[in-house]
Order: sequence, then structure tokens, then C-alpha cells
Amino acid sequence: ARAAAEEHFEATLAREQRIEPRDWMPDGYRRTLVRQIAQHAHSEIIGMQPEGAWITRAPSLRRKAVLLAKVQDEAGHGLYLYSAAETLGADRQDLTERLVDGRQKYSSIFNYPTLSFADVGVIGWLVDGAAICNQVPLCRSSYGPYARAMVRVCKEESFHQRQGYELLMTMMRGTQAQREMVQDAVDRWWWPSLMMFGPPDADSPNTAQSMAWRIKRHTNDELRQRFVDMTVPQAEKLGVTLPDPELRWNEERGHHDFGTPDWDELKRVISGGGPCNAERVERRRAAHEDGAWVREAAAAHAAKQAERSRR
Ligand code: FAQ
Repeated sequence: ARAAAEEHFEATLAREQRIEPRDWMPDGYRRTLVRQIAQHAHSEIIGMQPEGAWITRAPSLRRKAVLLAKVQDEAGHGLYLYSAAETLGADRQDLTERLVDGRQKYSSIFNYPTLSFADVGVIGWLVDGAAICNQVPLCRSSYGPYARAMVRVCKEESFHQRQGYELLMTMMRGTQAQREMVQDAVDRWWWPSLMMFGPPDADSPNTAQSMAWRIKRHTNDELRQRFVDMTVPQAEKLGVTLPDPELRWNEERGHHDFGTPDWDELKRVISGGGPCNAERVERRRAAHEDGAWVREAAAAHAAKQAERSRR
């Protein structure tokens, strides 16, 4: 029976069809998905903080409404992804505890501070841009609930990306001081954005197996290259300089060459040593603890309703 199930699993992958929650799957496949989906969900939730810090300081009512909506979308993505993880048998409460205990990761990118309002625009442009680049192929990921979640998430993130770019375009048409704020934000976020794609392929322990299982559809370096190629013309149009002296078009390769990110920095940030790691996790823990009464009230209410419908 086990051999038949395994064969069915492999055949489903080979036909480019989806694995669904009730299908048999190897333990490693399930574990890898829970790991990746949980990290992704945590990233969305922790990712609310850097921009969230600017909601009360947005320069106009319009910018405030837009930012509030974007940050709410991120909460929605997080919840959506936790639901996808639950289809694999994970428990949401347990995942949250693993996050606040530092046993599960979230994206390195959210461990950097947002120093000016231009950072809000640059996060939309570069960070959502990188997220889209990474996630569009995940719409074809082999696990059904994850792939389907990505379709909606990517649509909303495309909107977030345009929102950021439009904000930056507006600032670039403003004063010299505003243009300098944009350039400063680009200088600070460019390299961390490239690190979002993960370590270089030669140093990425999970890529080969995840590609074989068709969870990932491209390697980290392939997607990083795609992001650079996509972003360079946008930077030109915007009138900012990307802070990489080695960045240039390579006619032969048909791609841009670019410098090497500081991989030691990525390792440091992933293992808790980034500028804002402690603050981000502490804030998440406090929100979780402060929200305990809401969860208790909701559970008590549900129990009461259930009791009533039994009578
Ligand atoms: N940060 O072997 P690989 C967003 C870890 S977008 C932290 O290459 P894999 C939207 C990796 O987990 C951000 N950790 O691993 C938004 C592994 O550790 P483990 C979230 C990283 O999984 C925008 C180890 O290093 N997006 O939130 C990072 O094959 C704006 C070895 O690496 C996703 O999660 C990193 N940058 O490839 C929200 C996308 N890179 O678990 C708010 C889905 C690597 O073995 C505002 N995830 N690690 O202990 C993926 O595509 C993959 O998981 C990768 C990593 C590509 C991130």
C-alpha cells in the first residue's frame, strides 16, 4: 500500500498536478511545507511592524488610509498562510509560540528599521517587488492549498508594489530633501532586499529537495537575478541609483551582473543578530499575550453558542 501511495504521489508531481491535504505525502514533504509556509506566515505578521510604525505619522489622510489598508492586507496574508499550514496538521497556536520563542524563522528583511516615510515607499517597491518575484512561481507550487493562497496574495502584493512606486514617484517630484530621503532609503534597503531570496544556491541546503518536490520552482539565485533585471529599469525611471558599483548590463548573458551581498550579514540577521530582531519578536510576544483575553472570550462565546444549539 505504501509503495502504491508513493507512486501516486510521484506521478501526481510528474503530471504537474497538485497534492491535496488528504493525499498521502512523504513526511519530509510535509515537514518542508510546514517549515516554509509557517516562515512565510510569520514574515507577513512580523512584516506589519516596520510599516505599521508609520501609520500614525503618515503625511496625509490619503497616505494613512492607503498604508492602513496595506498593513491589514499583510495580516490577511498571514492568516491565510496559517490556514494553509493547518491543512498539513500544524497548530496555529503552536506555530505562534515557536515564533516568539525563536524556534521558527521569519524573513530577514523585517529586522531593519524604517527611518523615514520614504522607507514605506521603498518597502512597497523593493520588498513587495522581491516578494512577488519569489511568490509568482509559488502559484505553481505542488501543494494545492499553498499554491492557491499565493494567487490571491500575489494580486494584493502587486497592488502594494505599485502603491510604493507611486509614493516614491511623488516624492521624487517634490523637494531636494525628499529626493535625498528616497535615495537614502534605497541605499539602505537594496542589499537586504537581495538577501530575501535566501543564501546563494551553493549554500542553500533545502533547494535541491524542494525543487524535486516542486515546492520551489526556481533556485534562490535564479529569482535574485530576475529581481535585479526587473528592478534596474524601474530605478532608472524613478531617478535613483542602486548602491552597487558592479551593477551593469551583460550583453552576452542577457542579464545584469551585480555585486555580492554580504552573506555574513544575512547569517547574522537570520540567527537573531539584526538591528531589530529583539524588538520585532518582543512586540509580537506582547501582542500575543495582550490578546489572550480576546481568544478566551471568543472561545467562551463559541462554547456558549454550541451549548445553546444543543438545547
Ligand atoms: N530570511 O535552504 P534555503 C513577505 C533560511 S515576503 C530568513 O535556501 P529555502 C511579504 C531558510 O528558511 C517574505 N531566513 O531555504 C511582505 C533555511 O532555514 P531552515 C516571506 C532565511 O526555504 C512584504 C535556511 O535559511 N516570503 O513577507 C532567508 O529553500 C512587505 C537555508 O536556506 C517567503 O517566505 C531569509 N531571507 O529557501 C510582507 C516566501 N533565506 O528553515 C510585509 C516563501 C533563507 O532550514 C511587507 N519562502 N532563510 O532553518 C521561500 O521561497 C523560501 O523559504 C526561501 C528560502 C527562498 C525564503
